[in-house]
Amino acid sequence: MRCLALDIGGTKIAAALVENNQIQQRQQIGTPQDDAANAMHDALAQLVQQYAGQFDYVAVASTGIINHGILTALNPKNLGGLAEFPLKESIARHTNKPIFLLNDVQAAACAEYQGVNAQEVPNFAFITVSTGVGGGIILNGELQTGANGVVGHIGHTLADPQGEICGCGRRGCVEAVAAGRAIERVAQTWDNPCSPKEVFERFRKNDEKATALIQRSAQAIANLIADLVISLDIQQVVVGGSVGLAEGYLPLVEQYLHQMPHFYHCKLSAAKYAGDAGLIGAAYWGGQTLINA
Ligand code: ADP
Ligand code: BMX
Ligand code: ZN
Repeated sequence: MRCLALDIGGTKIAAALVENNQIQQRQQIGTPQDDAANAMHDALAQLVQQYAGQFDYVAVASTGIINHGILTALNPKNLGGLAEFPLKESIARHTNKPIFLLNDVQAAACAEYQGVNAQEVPNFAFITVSTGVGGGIILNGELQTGANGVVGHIGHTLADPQGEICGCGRRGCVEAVAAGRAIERVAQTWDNPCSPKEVFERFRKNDEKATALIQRSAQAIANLIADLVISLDIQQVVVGGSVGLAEGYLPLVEQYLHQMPHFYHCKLSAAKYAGDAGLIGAAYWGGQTLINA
């Protein structure tokens, strides 16, 4: 079965044909930031039409809470101000094929859990540090989505009671401290402002400000991992997203985690599918749902 997979993030939308975890005809566009609803309808129309006749089903990994075909942003600032979007209906305008929707990080967790032995590691989490911070949680070998699709929104647990107000409205969320947008916001106030990518370049050259900023992010993610281990008995965590995968980031997270007592430790690694985890996971999960229907 051939899948048209879409991965809608706060910064980019990726599309590809996926069959047996193999990706073909991958492309990527920027996520609309202005007039976001109309621009999103247009972007989806164009993408689906470009692959017309080449797929058996559509699977979407999308940022936001995904429930009953609707995308609800917990943090609308991550999505050009878009708070709610009829994702399934928008795609169904352009295809009669089955459509499956999942949160982007829940999808990535499905991709990365495929190679894991469920007997040895029943409890697993994927954490993305990207535009926002998100999670996908697998317990007893099964992806958890919850009654309303909310499970895994761990970017909105508390990192710092005195921290910034998060785009979700709560003060001091992990996302407001650690995400790409949080790094960007601070780096834009510097005398020589720069992008998160360049913050990392400066961090690798031991620039003091850049190092402090990346350390603050990595520390928040290490604490988040410790909270998952101790609250859910998570045994393995895989990290993805452009910030999570940036050179030097994961070793720092690991260093902070290992400064904690051993109860909080777990196996930690980078996403093997890297920036394709969402696409591959959505295709896999949609395919499984189709087979079991
Ligand atoms: P999305 O959130 O759309 O899934 P990404 O995983 O690429 O997309 O995350 C986007 C965030 O990562 C942005 O805040 C961007 O500034 C930052 N970013 C992009 N490339 C890099 C890089 N090479 N190093 C560090 N940060 C990056
Ligand atoms: C936010 C939230 C999550 C998402 C996470 C990572 C919105 C729009 N998104 O916490 O649903 O999984 O960001 O998303 O509220 P990404 O765009 O950074 O990949
Ligand atoms: Zn929040």
